[in-house]
Amino acid sequence: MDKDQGKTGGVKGYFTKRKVYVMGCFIVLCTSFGYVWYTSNGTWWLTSSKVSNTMSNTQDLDDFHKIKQTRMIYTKPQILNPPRSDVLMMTPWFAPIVWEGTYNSEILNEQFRQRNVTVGLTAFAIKKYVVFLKKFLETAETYFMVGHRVNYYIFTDRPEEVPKVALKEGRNVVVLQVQNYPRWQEISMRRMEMISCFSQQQFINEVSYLVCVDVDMRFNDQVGVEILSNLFGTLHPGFYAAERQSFTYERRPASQAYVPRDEGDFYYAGGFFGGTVMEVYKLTKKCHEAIMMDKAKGIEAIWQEESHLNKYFVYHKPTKILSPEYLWDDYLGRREILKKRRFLAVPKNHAAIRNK
Ligand code: 5GW
Ligand code: MN
Repeated sequence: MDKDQGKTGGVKGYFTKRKVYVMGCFIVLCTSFGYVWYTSNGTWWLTSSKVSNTMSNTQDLDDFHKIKQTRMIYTKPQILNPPRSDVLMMTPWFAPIVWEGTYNSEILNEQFRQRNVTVGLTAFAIKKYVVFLKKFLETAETYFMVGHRVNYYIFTDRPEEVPKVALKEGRNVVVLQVQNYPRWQEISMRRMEMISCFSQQQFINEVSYLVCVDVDMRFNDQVGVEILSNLFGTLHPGFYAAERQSFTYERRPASQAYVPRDEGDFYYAGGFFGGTVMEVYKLTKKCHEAIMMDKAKGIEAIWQEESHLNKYFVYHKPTKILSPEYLWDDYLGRREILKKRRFLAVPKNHAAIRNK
């Protein structure tokens, strides 16, 4: 008996070559249709669950368009190659040093707008210093925290002499009447006490950040949210390139502001510092207490509250450092390193303006 015939012989007549071919094609076709239906997510018949599926797809599409709307186009951050050692961009404790070109205003403005941040700007105008207020406020309206909410806190003994300046939406002048002191050193130093007092009583409820500045100044270029951080100080224009030895820290150990010659990072300006209300409160309270301890001993630090500020920063490192772009005096001339002079000293006739 033929082996092949024995196995297939009985059906050989039914499964012709042609029929096998047709069945094969049928199976291939069914498999393909099945696959297409599977991948088409079953939308051949639209049940209620399929409808809601379609809705959530529309939602995804909306989200996608929303994301598209907030797209921001900007040039990629560049890693300096080779790194520049002539300009320090970051402290050894990783606080950025803010110079023109080191930040992106669009990104930062978006971040701070989303948080709806209000910034307090404090300035003292005691006695004759009210004459600086007009230019100070007018230029601040043009350059300070543009597009953000701002409260100007003007400390003065002459509230009726605070000029009315046109303010943009979301910006207010708050006049705070305070006492006057006969000695200019006292006027300058008492700022620490008053800022700490009002921080605890009022500022903490009204603003997120405080920026504390001299008033004999004018804004000359953008000063925006790039300066904001927990605690920030500004490199003094006269000492930003100086060696530690030449910093004019208080060097008498009897003073609370004493800084030993082998300590300290920078010499900071008394005319521009700030941070969150809590950090500014801690700083000003500590400095005021130190000033009072000195006073009890009959000693006054060489540069008054600026010396105490510098002592504080040696042991409480600022989380951000502002370049001298943020506090410049044209008396020092122009420098190649300064791409912008954002906040400038207004020349004053010392004899005429002081102690009047
Ligand atoms: C008066 C005489 C000598 C020094 C300071 C004053 C003084 C300062 C004053 O009569 N009224 C006053 O409001 N101040 C505040 O202290 C101002 O906000 C001023 O910007 C700040 C620091 O004093 P400045 O600006 O004269 O100090 P420098 O170091 O910028 O010349
Ligand atoms: Mn000043």
